[in-house]
Amino acid sequence: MSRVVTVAAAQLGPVGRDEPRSSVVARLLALLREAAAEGCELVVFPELALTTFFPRWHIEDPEELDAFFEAEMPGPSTRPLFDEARELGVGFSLGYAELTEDRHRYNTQLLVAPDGRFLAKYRKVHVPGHEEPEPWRPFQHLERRYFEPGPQGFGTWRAFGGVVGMMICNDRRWPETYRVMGLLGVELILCGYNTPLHYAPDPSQDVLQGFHSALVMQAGAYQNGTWVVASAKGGVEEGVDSLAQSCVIAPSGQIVAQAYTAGDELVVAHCDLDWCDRYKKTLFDFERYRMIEHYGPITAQRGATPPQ
Ligand code: ING
Repeated sequence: MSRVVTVAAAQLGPVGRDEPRSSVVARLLALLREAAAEGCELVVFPELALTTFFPRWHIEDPEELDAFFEAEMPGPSTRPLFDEARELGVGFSLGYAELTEDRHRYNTQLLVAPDGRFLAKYRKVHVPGHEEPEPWRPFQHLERRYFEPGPQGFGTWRAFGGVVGMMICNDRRWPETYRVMGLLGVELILCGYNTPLHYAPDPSQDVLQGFHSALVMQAGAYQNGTWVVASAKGGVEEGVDSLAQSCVIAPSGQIVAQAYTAGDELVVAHCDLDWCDRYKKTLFDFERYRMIEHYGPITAQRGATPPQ
């Protein structure tokens, strides 16, 4: 009996700065219902799905900044999502800005089971961008000002008939993200992202955003024998054009389903988790082939040390 799980990347189009949580939750519910009608067991929503991507601004007023964060999850505005998902029997993964009781701020992603049970929480490890405002940029990318890196690192959890892991946006660009979860047996990685098409430090990358996003996820999936489900918040959001192209990638590295709009769109795929072993038990049999005696620099140093 093969372990096929029907998963959807629930892509969101732009979320306005002043769009109320209730309006966003209504859009999430519409995608959830569509997913249930298509027989999905799991729906993946984007990074920071409940609000606009607010790190694009320097927000000086602490109360204004707090308003983009969730102090409780579920809270009054998000409980309808949890309630309906449980009624529909659909699990989901949701990205949001987390404010903890002791006032730590994380870029967080949740995993909730089809029966509504809370399964896991992941806090973004690779926080990109800058800490101080940089006025030369057409828009800011102040994630490093607003979020701390997740202290727990990466994890995997038994769920949906397999081993599930999570990563958020910039995490997908780092091979270590996939390999750590690969070493924890991951078979299905859930990812949300907000990726502006314009990369101010090197605009030559702008035209390559879609290529780079697919490149890193296809490579990570193949090199670790895992499925990847990636859900974008795309389109022109508060004047910033952001990559859509949500997709589902097989352990072979093939893109098996992809969004073709930059709006709210469901991307459904039937993921056979047994496909993972075609790679985990052959080419990427870690126990047999990895040469860890030569990998020391990967964790011994942060930056590169070229020869003199
Ligand atoms: N966003 C971006 C990402 O890694 C970025 C950062 C922006 C990278 C533009 C390249 C170009 O996809 C987040 N939220 O990590």
